[in-house]
Amino acid sequence: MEIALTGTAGTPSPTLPDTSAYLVFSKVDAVEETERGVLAHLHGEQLRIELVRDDVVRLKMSRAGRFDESPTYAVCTDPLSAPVDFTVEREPGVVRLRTSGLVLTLGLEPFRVDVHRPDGSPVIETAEDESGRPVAYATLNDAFTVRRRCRQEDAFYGLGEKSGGLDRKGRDFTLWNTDVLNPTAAGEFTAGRGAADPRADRTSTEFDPYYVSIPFFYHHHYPARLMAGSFVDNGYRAHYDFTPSEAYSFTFLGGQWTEYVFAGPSMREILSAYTGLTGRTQPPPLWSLGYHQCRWYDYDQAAVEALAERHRHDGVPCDALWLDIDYMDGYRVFTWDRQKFPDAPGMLQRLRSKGFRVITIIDPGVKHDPGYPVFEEGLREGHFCRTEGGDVYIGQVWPGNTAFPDFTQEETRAWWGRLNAAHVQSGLAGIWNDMNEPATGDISPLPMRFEGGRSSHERFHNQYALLMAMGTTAGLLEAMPDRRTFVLSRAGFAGIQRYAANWMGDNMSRWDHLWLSIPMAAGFGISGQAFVGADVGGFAGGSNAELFLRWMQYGALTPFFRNHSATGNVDQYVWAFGDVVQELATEAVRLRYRLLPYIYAAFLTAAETGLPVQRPLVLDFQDDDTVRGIDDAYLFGPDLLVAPVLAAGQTSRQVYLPEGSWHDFATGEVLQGRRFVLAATPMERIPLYVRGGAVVPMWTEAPASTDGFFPRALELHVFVPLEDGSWTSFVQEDDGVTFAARDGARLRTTLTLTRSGRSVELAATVVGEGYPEHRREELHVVLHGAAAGRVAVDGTAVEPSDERWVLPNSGTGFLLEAELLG
Ligand code: MIG
Repeated sequence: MEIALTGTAGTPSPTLPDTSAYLVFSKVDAVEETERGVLAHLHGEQLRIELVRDDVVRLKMSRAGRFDESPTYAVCTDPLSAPVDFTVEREPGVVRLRTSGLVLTLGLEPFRVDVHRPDGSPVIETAEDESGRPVAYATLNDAFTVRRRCRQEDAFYGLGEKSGGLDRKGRDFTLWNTDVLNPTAAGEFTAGRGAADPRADRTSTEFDPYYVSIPFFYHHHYPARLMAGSFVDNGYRAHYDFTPSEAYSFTFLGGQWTEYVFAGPSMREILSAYTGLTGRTQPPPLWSLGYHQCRWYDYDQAAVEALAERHRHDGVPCDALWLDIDYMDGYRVFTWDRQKFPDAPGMLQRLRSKGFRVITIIDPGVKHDPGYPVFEEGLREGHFCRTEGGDVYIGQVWPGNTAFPDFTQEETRAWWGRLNAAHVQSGLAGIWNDMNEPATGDISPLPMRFEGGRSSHERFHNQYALLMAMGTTAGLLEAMPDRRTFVLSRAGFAGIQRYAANWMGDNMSRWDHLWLSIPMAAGFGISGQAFVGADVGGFAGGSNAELFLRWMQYGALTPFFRNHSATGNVDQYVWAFGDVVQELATEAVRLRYRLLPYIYAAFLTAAETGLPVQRPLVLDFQDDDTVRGIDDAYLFGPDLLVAPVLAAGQTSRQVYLPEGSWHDFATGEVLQGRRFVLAATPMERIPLYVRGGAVVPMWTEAPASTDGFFPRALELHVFVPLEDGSWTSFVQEDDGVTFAARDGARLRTTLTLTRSGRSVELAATVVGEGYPEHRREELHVVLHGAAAGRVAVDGTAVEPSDERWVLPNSGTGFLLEAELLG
């Protein structure tokens, strides 16, 4: 039956999976107790219900009596290793599994699976189809579908990289990694939709499917405002439907139902549990948090060096230059065009001496070219994907006829890792993976099979980039075991955060695409991937002065900050739009560099807890009804609220300040939260607020590059809250490039700020053994939002100089006490 929808305006109404054609599992024959839960027998299959933690349960259904024990490469830990206390209760018609965090109710006839919290609040509840049958699980050929209840006022978040608003309610989504700028591919892979669908139309703001697929989402249940989570560990093409007002469903076109259900009830706890399963963003090399200059352009060696020189000459901080496909010899991966780059290692060395790292693109496709060693070796050693008939699959990409490594094979990942390591050893700092959906031009990739031709394309398509990044990272680590790796990937799957950062693909130099990247980054962040960024300035189409500047001001406050644009467009360098724009854009880059100690700490938090760097407000303020629809502002790290300018000629904008007090970064004004404010947006800045109670570590100056920058002083900006309370921040100093910090070569200073009436206390404690490059001699404490009378450090009165309290370097912490004036 077709359901009319309120979804994306102008798109054809998608349909719910027509369950009348599906075989709905309706009756459980028997239930046994197991070590971790229960095993149900039904319809000749088995449903394993296993507790992962006291707030996470896994549902796993067999097909043809067999379980797929490793459905994807997403989960990187043993989910069943930690003990969980539970009880099993049997009542007529139901079996109940109970922990301290959830109660799962298995209905026997009709078959249903419901999970509640011990207080009775819903986590998941099976929904009925049109004829009243509960659809806990139904199959049709290789597909299966699951249908659940929701309320009209509920919200849904997640699914990783998706276009459109943060709240997914009212829309439906396909998970099938797609090179969306290629209209043929988008049309072809969107089930049931033609190329006429606006979602395959480049003039639209909504595209689906997108490059990355992450089958993980949150259900924000109203009226209680509690969150539940669902992760289906399955890489097949999937369809998530949040269009009906009182139900949602997901349908996978193959594989098995393996679902992790998270009882929450907070988004933070769910994200922590999810990243506990699929892994976390790794501590990045510090330089990768600097400014990146990229462009699809036919550079030669001299032009690249001139570009570097110009950044230094003009005082534009920059850590990395990128080379797109034209550096290669005829698009052959792992080669250099010797005409254009007669001495790549020499060039790389000279650039490095000026503080520039260089990253080159590596596509998966290997040119079909007898005589080209990478192709010859791949062929000889059986590394390429095959068709069902056993031939090497050939697609059409940049090199023309192109073979694709079969990254599902361990030896192929190792081979690829070695190739990358050898390539990088000429002096490169990282690898950029493009076209890894995989995109094969206008030819359907379905004949491209995996596992030596034994496995279908559908099983591994969405995991191709994950496997590629896995091989690349392992190869880099093997060759340079002490270096943190940097890989940037376009496509991805759940778990990609363990190996790579993601950029958001081929956006356009348009205001709506600037906006688009805000909820998209948020969707990524709450789906485990913290290291994300859009092409700053826009990729396709020419940028312009105002758009470029506003994008630079916003991009400087996103996790991955890279200026990139497509071939054939006007220049998009910092200096390309005249002196005024250059000066203001450079200011934005400088602000980012001064904030690097804060940004770095936010990344370490992501690595340690899974909390993202760019966060939707709903993550911190889940109970505030106003924030759930807000996707034109976000938190950058724990304490900075950023509200980008989203249109030309905008001289002010509304900003919602959530609970707490907020310091206007530019004016110093301290504002009470839980209200909208009107913020001025003069050309020189975008609205930026700091949470009262935060201590933001900053460098005293913006270096030209992070390379070898170990400053003498570190600033601690204390944002005095309006209200009493206690807040914790931290700063970590380490060498920024190796793993030595892991073994103690770091100084981590935890900063606890407490306000009680007129007294403010800042307590610093330090752990770690320090590191050889450490040169800091002073800490500069700067108070914001209040004037201090007496200030004492460790009991001794200290006078300010230049409005800051200078503390000598102490590896052991301090206690600063301030009495605020009237
Ligand atoms: O077919 O390598 O998304 O960033 O500049 C286009 C050329 C291929 C797409 C990437 C883009 C890159 C471009 N690539």
